Amino acid sequence: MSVCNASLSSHQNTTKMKFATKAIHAGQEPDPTTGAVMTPIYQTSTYWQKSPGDNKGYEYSRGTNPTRKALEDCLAALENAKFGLAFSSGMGATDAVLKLLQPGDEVITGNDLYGGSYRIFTKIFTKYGIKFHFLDLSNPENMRPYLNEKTKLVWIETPTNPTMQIIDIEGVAKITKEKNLILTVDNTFASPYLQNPIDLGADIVMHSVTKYIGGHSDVVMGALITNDEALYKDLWFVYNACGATPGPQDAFLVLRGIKTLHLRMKAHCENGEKIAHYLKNHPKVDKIYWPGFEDHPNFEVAKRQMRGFGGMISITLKDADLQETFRIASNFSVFTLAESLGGVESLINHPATMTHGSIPKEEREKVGVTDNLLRLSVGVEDIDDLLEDLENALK
Ligand code: P1T
Repeated sequence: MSVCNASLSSHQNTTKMKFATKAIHAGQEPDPTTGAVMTPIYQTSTYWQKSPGDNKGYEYSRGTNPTRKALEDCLAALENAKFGLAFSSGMGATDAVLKLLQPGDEVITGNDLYGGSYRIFTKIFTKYGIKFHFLDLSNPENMRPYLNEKTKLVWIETPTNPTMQIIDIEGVAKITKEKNLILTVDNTFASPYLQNPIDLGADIVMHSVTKYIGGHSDVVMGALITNDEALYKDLWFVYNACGATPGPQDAFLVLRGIKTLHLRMKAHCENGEKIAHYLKNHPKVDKIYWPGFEDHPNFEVAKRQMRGFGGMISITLKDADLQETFRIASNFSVFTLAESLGGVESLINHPATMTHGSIPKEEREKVGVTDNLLRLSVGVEDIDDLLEDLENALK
């Protein structure tokens, strides 16, 4: 089976479209059979071949499916790129990038990452002979002493989960291009609405589609996006060979979710900004992490590479031990205590025991993921209800 050349959207020129138009139309055209405006859910595992190899570009749904293909084209367009691949989770997408490597290769990555990314690096791929360097990449030059002929991949998250470090994508890309390394940017926290890493020099963009892109906390999915045809073919090979690809129902739900991505992101940013300012001077809050504050250490980079600061905020609680932090985390009525982020509903999370529980205490504490840290995913509810909930919970 070869890379999918089939498409439902043969004559779209998405490069000329603005973001909102792409969110609604990219990859999608009325169904050629019926004229259905919404992309049909092609609930089929396999496709008729007139004679072996004589088909319409679709052979077997692990490798290609028309509903998923419409979504992949839409995701690529939103990142101003040519090629998209959807995976059955963000971790499935991460796994596929790491499978481009060989035993003995080395990877440079940040010191603050989603706990699951840290876990797949240290607990799975280290076993296969790949070495990871976890560095403070707030200054890209910090990479230099760790570069050698075995270095193949640089993996960054920005903003980082959960301490909202901002990594200068262009600064890192300058070095990865000089040394011929693959730069992958996990763009989950920003979403393509706020940041497009490929425009800044990244080779691959990774998303946990589960979050802002899906936007409704009803799908787990991942994606990889690239403009490099050779990389796309290599990634498609892993995608098809290893098979972590999502079904058409989930692809449909995400296509539907994306149609409001621009509207949702505007509301996340507006509510996020109001809540960040409210919390900054709150007597119960010790530190606050949000990239929109002028005193954020990489505010200038955030302003340059992002089109807004998003709805993710972390705080540490003043004089709170684990028990007191748990008490406050359980005190909300509009925010829901749960893992994940980026949905329309506001969530609160305790990284040390929930999303980042697989990172050893001494490692996570080095970057501020302490027992009194809480992470907020600010949703798009009425701001007055969110502020009142915070007021009541932080008593
Ligand atoms: O959950 P999944 O779709 O497999 O995506 C993994 C992932 C990758 N990258 C980042 C930055 C992420 O935040 C995640 C998932 N994160 C959570 C579940 C969370 O609550 O932080």
